[in-house]
Amino acid sequence: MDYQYLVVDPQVAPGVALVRLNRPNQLNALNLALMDELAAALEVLDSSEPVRAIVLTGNDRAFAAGADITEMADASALDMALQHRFASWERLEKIRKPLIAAVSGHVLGGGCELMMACDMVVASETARLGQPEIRLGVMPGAGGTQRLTHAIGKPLAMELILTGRTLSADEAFRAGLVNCVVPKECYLDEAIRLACRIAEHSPIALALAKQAIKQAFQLPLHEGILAERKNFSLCFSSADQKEGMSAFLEKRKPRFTGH
Ligand code: CO8
Repeated sequence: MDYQYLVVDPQVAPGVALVRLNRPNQLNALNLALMDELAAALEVLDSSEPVRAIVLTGNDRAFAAGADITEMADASALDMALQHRFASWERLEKIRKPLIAAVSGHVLGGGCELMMACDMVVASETARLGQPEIRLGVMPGAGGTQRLTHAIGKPLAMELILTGRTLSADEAFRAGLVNCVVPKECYLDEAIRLACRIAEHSPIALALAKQAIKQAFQLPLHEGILAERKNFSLCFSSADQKEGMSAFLEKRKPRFTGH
């Protein structure tokens, strides 16, 4: 498929797809068309059997500097509520394959929310991350108040959202917002390497594990543990479980087929 605002490589490495936000002159500001394309591209990759993990990136200067302010500036509350501007964000929630954000430069507002909607984050040492919406007279609207608070705790989330201060990549790492920080030259390669390590495993077990981890944010502990147990049991209906355990017992490397 051709995209106006994305560049998609369905196989940047074995089992790994790469999606690049490509609106560089606007620092990858997330307009509605870009978000629609992103949801559609991720859905295609999510249903593609050879793809086992997806890396989402921008460019060195910006992962994304937020939702597109020009598109929102004149909107009314009714526009915001009734045009269903969040539909594509909701579609991102349903992606089952592991999603790794590779971020550099500005990671702000909706850009930070998009990063937090991914499952893991590899950051360039140049990344600056935060929710500066308060400076525009608004507040985060695509999950920032919830996901940032879950990730870094209430006091720091309050400080960042209420002052608009941004974090350096190192601060974000210490706060638990990103998995690792690496030099600017290698953040994308590092994210692809991480994706490759994930892609070696059974896609069935990966999807069930991702689903269970996400439920830790939605369910009380006891129900979450029951959901985990159901997914653990489901793994035993896969050929990959038989292969993984046989390979261990036969002292060889498993060959997972996704069945
Ligand atoms: N929206 C639209 N255009 C943008 C955005 C943006 N968020 N960010 C940058 N741009 C544009 C600039 O207008 C400029 O365009 P032009 O060259 O035509 O004037 C171009 O990108 C380059 O930007 P700058 O010249 O400003 O570059 P600087 O290096 O001087 O500054 C900054 C970089 C600091 C990142 C600065 O651009 C900035 O502050 N950007 C806005 C950051 C921000 O406030 N983000 C939050 C936006 S609101 C939001 O994300 C709410 C999310 C809720 C989800 C809603 C779903 C519908």
